[in-house]
Amino acid sequence: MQNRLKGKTALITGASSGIGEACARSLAEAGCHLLLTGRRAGKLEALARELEEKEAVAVVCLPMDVTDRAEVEFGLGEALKRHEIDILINNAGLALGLEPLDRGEVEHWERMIDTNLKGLLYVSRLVMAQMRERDTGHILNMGSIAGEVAYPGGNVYCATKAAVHMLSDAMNVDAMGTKIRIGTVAPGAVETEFSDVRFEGDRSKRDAVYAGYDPLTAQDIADLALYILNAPGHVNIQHVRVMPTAQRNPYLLHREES
Ligand code: NDP
Ligand code: 8X3
Repeated sequence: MQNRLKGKTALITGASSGIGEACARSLAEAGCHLLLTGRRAGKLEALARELEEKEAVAVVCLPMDVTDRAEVEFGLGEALKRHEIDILINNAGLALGLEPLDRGEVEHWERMIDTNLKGLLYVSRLVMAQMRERDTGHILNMGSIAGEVAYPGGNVYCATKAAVHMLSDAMNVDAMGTKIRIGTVAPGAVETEFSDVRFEGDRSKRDAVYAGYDPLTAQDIADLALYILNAPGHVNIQHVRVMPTAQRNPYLLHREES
């Protein structure tokens, strides 16, 4: 397959682990220069140095909390003066808790809404403005099957991901008449730090999520992201749903007895 990514510049939010980190590795391998964000500066720096050495691409770390609008506007605003972004992967996100709504923690709700939705908005506003000026660019938003089918205790997380799907559609409408492309990937179960975060380090709850079947890996999603981003300029892959073969929807997950 032709490599249309070499020499492009990609900004990835949430590149310090999981899907974002795998996307960073794959895009660097394809010859993309990178801007990496996340709150854990040490992890970003280690990844940046590794990829610069291994893949001979330029990697800039922009440690930031996407929920902090001032931090995003200042940090990313300054970076955009020096870098033209061809690709934005809006990946930073999290789920917290799995309680019915009436027993949910408001602090959890606020963090999910602030990260998954408002953080994506703060970043996209700045980057899309630059893309519009250049009349080029590709934005890939990380949605979820949780944004398509509600599951018990998913409530606010599901709502944020449904909002991401609708925002992607709305961004496509707003990009009408430009060469900017916007897509969403909606994965099912991917084994990353996602469940460690959701269950706040409870190992047995985390392990139970991935027991008895082969979940998707972060690399599976990075492979898909690369396919979407590498498509020719007239091809805008707007929405892709992907699940492990064992999972047919959030409820129907076939687990083998161990
Ligand atoms: P991880 O927990 O491994 O990665 C999440 C990433 O988001 C980390 O790099 C984290 O960095 C970053 N992040 C979280 N909060 C913030 C914040 N406030 N500011 C900046 N960065 C932040 O999980 P995944 O890789 O699985 O998740 C990536 C995306 O994929 C999320 O949007 C998630 O909802 C989505 N997804 C995941 C699925 C799964 O089953 N794993 C399935 C469907 C969708 P740091 O902690 O350093 O800030
Ligand atoms: C993550 C997938 O089904 O655990 O978005 O919510 S799920």
